[in-house]
Amino acid sequence: MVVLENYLPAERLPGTGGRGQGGSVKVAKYGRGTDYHRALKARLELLAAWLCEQGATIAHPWTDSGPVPERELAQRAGLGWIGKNTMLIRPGSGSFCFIGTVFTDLPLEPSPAADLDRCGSCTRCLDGCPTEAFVEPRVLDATRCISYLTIESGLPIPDSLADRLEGWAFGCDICNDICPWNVRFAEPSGRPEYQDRGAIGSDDPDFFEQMTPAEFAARFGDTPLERSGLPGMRRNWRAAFRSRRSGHRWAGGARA
Ligand code: B12
Ligand code: SF4
Ligand code: SF4
Repeated sequence: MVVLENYLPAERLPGTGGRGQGGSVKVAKYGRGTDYHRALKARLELLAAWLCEQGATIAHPWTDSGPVPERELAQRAGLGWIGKNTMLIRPGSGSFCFIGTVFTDLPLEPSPAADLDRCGSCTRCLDGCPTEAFVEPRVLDATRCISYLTIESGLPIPDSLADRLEGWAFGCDICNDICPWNVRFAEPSGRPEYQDRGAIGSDDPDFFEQMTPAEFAARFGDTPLERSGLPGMRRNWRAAFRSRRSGHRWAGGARA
């Protein structure tokens, strides 16, 4: 079983200044509330328990935590198509959604795969990426993606890319914000876990420098920022501020 869960925080919609929080350093939308690995996993466990009540002997939930090709499975389950920005896009609601799966042995009627590609001739995401991370449509060089550089990589951000962060300090939403399917259809999530907690209430360049590990754990221990950790967020925060001062604005193509 494959499910999508909307995570768009209510306070700002794409296309209405949604490319970050005003003039401040930016944290990706999915990073501003509770870690979805906890929130969505808890709901998937309820679904798994229900499948067991229906007779399943196997019902194992996954979300972003195992060797599961989640976008491919979502496409095969008929939930949408994989856009040129490599995101699963659901017609009529966009791509600000997480993907969850439950692997089960309960015999279920398969839903038809989504045989669609509604990107057409659009190239907004490819043109809009400030680090030119797309090698071609649907092919991402992850090592150039701001999301990788600020979340997954434990290394310093290479100088050649650091001045292109455009203020992003954790993840990046540009290729989602810019997508017409989000601009037109994305609605805020009703889930309280994904709303902006306001834990980063400050546009202070020393915000993380001054923080102790205990304070970081108390504020961000159950949020996605925990993955970068305090040293990672210090690195990101400094780089994001520097990139704002560099004034880099990608001129490679059309932008929202
Ligand atoms: C690695 C990873 C990243 C990397 C690389 C992303 C990439 N585009 O490759 C980085 C760190 C850059 C990243 C960034 C982000 N990510 Co990420 N990421 C993942 C992760 C953990 C694994 C993806 C992967 O490489 N899988 C292995 C490949 C082989 O499988 P695949 O994903 O299905 O894709 C391939 C197959 O479909 C294959 N294929 C085609 N035909 C067939 C046939 C068969 C039989 C098979 C098996 C495969 C196959 O072609 C596809 C392309 O190569 C997934 C979670 C997951 N487990 O899927 C989240 C996931 C893709 N990320 C997600 C999100 C939200 C993001 C960000 C938006 C976060 C942010 N705001 O910063 C950004 C977006 C950047 C972007 N444009 O991609 C969501 C996407 C939700 C959606 N609606 O699509 C996921 C699904 C997590 C989740 N559970 O919700 N991410
Ligand atoms: S998330 Fe940002 S850096 Fe990564 S591919 Fe999309 S626009 Fe480029
Ligand atoms: S911005 Fe355009 S090309 Fe990119 S995923 Fe959205 S519709 Fe497809």
